[in-house]
Amino acid sequence: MYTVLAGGVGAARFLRGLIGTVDPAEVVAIVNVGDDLDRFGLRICPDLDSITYWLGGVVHPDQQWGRADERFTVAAELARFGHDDWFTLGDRDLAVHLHRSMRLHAGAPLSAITAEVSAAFDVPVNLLPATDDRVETRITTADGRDLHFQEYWVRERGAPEVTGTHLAGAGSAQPAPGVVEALLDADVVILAPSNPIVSIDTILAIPGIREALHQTPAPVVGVSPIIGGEVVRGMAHRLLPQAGAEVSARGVAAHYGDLLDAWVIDDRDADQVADITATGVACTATDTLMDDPDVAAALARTCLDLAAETTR
Ligand code: FO1
Repeated sequence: MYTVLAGGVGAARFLRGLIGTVDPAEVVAIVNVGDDLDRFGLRICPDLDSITYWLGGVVHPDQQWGRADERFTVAAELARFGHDDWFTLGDRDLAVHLHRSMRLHAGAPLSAITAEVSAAFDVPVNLLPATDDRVETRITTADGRDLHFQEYWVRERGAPEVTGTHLAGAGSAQPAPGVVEALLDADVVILAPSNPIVSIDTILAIPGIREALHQTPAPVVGVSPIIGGEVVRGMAHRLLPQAGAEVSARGVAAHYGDLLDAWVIDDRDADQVADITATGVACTATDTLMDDPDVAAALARTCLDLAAETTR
């Protein structure tokens, strides 16, 4: 079993590569739910949905989240009533949120609903939300505000200076059914090239998950989200420094610390391989820019090969 800790787009691209090189039925993705929010009374799960749409072959090709061939009839009609439209929901996307929300109101856990949505889109891997409980990534800003992650990132376009992040609700949350088992029974655990602070750390913040990663006999291999000293997309370059981490392949490896047995970095950062290896983490450099599914598959293969050479 290949168990992947996953955020949104970066993880989706990596998973598409992984299923190009191993049996998809052997892949479990444990997905961040800290970005989730309620809009118009509906539960939106951006990372679960981005992965679903990517692996279901229906993702919007330019945005890389949301649906291809989308329409915005409902959003336009909601604007008629003066509803704030900073978080845009397309008509096709809305059907998923309606289904999810109806099922949540009927008492179904998010993990069960995620399985239903995955099946409806023929997603070939097992997607698990990190938790069925409600958790929320909160961003504190230099001007003294405490924002939901999506208020910071979408409504305010990532402009405010960030002084801290935390996962509200994490203390009382439990891993979703199957999450701890997927870590303990894995042959390899992979940290996808997702945002270390607001995607991977938010999964690790659920009590029991970090412990299972320490306990698992499987090698833990991560993929650096940094390429040539920069993030490919998103805001990790703004969030890493406030967490005390350098914005570099080496810096993210140090941030994950003793969780990692192996670390795959981009060719453009290959001068850091020796530094990382010196910390006791096996390291190799390859092409990690996953524009092409073949590159993503080769990257996944490199991760598995490095993990096979690595002892815990
Ligand atoms: N990102 C935006 O920049 N603007 C939006 O209006 C927006 C709507 C949206 C709706 C559903 C969904 O699943 C994702 C959506 N996103 C939007 C993307 C999302 O906010 C972020 O890319 C992720 O949460 C970051 O991982």
